[in-house]
Amino acid sequence: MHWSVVDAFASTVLSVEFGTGAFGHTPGSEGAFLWIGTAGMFLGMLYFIATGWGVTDSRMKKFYIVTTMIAAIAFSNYLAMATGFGVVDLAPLLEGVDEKPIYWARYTDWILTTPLLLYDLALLAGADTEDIATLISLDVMMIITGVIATLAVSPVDILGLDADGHRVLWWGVSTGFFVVLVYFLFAGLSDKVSQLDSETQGTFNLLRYLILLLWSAYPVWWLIGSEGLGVVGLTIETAGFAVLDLTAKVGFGIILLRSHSILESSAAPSGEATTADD
Ligand SMILES: *C/C=C(C)/C=C/C=C(C)/C=C/C1=C(C)CCCC1(C)C
Repeated sequence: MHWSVVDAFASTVLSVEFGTGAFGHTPGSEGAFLWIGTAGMFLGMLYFIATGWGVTDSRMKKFYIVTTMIAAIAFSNYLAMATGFGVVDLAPLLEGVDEKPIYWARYTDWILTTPLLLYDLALLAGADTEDIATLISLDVMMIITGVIATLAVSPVDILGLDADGHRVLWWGVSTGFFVVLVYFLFAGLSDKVSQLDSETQGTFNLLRYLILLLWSAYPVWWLIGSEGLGVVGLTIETAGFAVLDLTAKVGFGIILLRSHSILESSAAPSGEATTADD
């Protein structure tokens, strides 16, 4: 593979699309919160690596690997945003706008980490391949249509909508996928969940409500933030996403991995003995 060719191709495409120099953007005051996100994800990653180091049980190992990957992916993307690479200034595409920074690395983060979070939860529930595929497909559609909503900054003269109208339309499509995802998480997995022992059920329910609560905040925050109606500015928006991301990834991971429910024995149907050591 000739990387110079790829590189030349990439810079040609990017400079045509965005205007030379627009790819990458020095963060403003939101930069502080991007560094907080970077540091938090890094510490979370180290914590998961340290606590998972000596684990030999293969089921437990899976949880540790998936959860560590989530923090590692988020760390890389936060670092890209904090250093001004994971952002593109779309102002050259717009008229009368000085700058329109779009942090695209959020979406390269979410497209990988949200399926992994759902995979963690599905693993806990003992979900089968069809259930996992359903959850992950809905999730990927939610993020991809969210990306369209985010990038639809210039008006396309269809349906009589201006650029904002198009963004709200795609926001609605993405939120539709989210609603179906949540429905499936609560209704579709009930059979599997009822077969789990009570401790695993408890952990599963806690994590499922955590997802419902935290993930619901994302579309709302996006809509009132700079991508949507602009009720809050980019700095506040970035701070909010950092809190949500850290809780939904590192907080979620700590609750999951500290629970006895992830022990091999808990995967057995209820009624069988467990070997939890307390
Ligand atoms: C660690 C990151 C997480 C848990 C991110 C979750 C993100 C979402 C649930 C995003 C949802 C969105 C919509 C439902 C509508 C359009 C805008 C999005 C992409 C913010």
